[in-house]
Amino acid sequence: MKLSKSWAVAALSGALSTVTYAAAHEVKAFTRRVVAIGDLHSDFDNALTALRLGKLVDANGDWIAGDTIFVQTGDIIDRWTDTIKLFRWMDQLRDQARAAGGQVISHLGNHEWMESIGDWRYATDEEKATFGNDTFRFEVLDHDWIGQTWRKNYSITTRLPLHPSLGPVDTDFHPGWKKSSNLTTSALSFVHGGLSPTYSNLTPYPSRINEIGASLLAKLQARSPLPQPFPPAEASPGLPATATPEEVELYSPDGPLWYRGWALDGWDENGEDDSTICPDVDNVLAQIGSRRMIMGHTPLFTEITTRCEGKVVIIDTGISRGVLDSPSALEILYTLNPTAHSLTWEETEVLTAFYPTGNTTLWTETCTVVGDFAKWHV
Ligand SMILES: *[C@@H]1O[C@H](CO)[C@@H](O)[C@H](O)[C@H]1NC(C)=O
Ligand SMILES: *[C@@H]1O[C@H](CO)[C@@H](O)[C@H](O)[C@H]1NC(C)=O
Ligand SMILES: *[C@@H]1O[C@H](CO)[C@@H](O)[C@H](O)[C@H]1NC(C)=O
Ligand SMILES: CC(=O)N[C@H]1CO[C@H](CO)[C@@H](O)[C@@H]1O
Repeated sequence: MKLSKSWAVAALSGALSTVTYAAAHEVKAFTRRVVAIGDLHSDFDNALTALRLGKLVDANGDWIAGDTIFVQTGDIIDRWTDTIKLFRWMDQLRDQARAAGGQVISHLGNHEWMESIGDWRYATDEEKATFGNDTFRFEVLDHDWIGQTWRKNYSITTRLPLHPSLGPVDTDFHPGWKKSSNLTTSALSFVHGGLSPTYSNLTPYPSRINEIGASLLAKLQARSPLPQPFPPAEASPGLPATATPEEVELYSPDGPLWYRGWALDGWDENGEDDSTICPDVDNVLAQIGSRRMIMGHTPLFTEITTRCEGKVVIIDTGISRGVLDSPSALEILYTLNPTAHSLTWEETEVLTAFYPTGNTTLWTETCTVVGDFAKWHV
């Protein structure tokens, strides 16, 4: 007898009414934990507090988070004193996380770029003194160890697929791709400032932006001799004369390092009016194959702020004592749970903010997805 598919499914769910399909077939759930932390601005103690809030490290600053992915969205430098200590710590955590099955993802903020260019307005005298002298500081930031780790271990933006069927971190999204499964856009986007709808080089995402960043950083690091930093020079040396129009746009006010539209636009005298920004947010998300954009750069409040139904998350709470002295961490907990039906899954994402005073659930999203995902859950 030939059974129709729907009849077979109905028969199967009937037969397994007391035991779930998942239990009977040992189908496993998939879980991924991501912790994102915004601008650290040279304050080691408050950075340690933030990473401890995210349960990433112990009191000594050593990785305790197993396979968690830790994302820092840039601006580690400027406004306080502990630049050297923080960049060394990030490299140490990168190794410790990798050994434990986790990952550290680092980004360059507009302040790393300012320092690299020679715009030193926001460096404190105490911080400069930790390098010994300014000539040496510029060498370290430009082509010595900090400049080198920026070039190797830091990028401008990250696309982080939440499920392994979507490929590893930074798998490009091509808007032309046929939607291959319910999970196609189950990915997060991270950047320091924001991805503006008017920015010319969003796609392919994220490789295009990161290529432009890498080529601009290489040009800065190839300068010889280095220009005089500002101050004491009277103005910033600016970008190298050889910078291409794409590189100039990357560092422009609407580029990914400086854009503040997702934080500052769409407020009126009565407070928030998301409706004016959400269509543009949807437009950008569709191009970059992501479900939400997470960014630092604009310390709006001392709390992490979500807008447009969790599609925009602003995580800069002014962590450093040089800003608002307000540590925080964002946790994104992703699960794909089997249901009673073989190819049907429940996908859940919970966004929680952690502060020294406690935690808040910012956003929870659950949906039913269909597909053969069990093979990825080993
Ligand atoms: C600056 O510091 C470096 C590293 O400590 C040292 O080698 C160099 O001699 C110093 N230069 C000056 C002008 O003090
Ligand atoms: C990149 O990070 C690793 C730690 O994972 C560090 O050992 C290495 O020195 C960094 N690369 C450069 C070029 O600084
Ligand atoms: C948030 O805080 C409450 C109350 O302290 C606690 O029960 C809960 O487990 C915390 N949530 C997370 C995700 O840690
Ligand atoms: C959340 C989501 O995209 N759900 C879709 C999964 O696929 C089924 C079948 O193609 C659609 O009906 C759902 O809308």
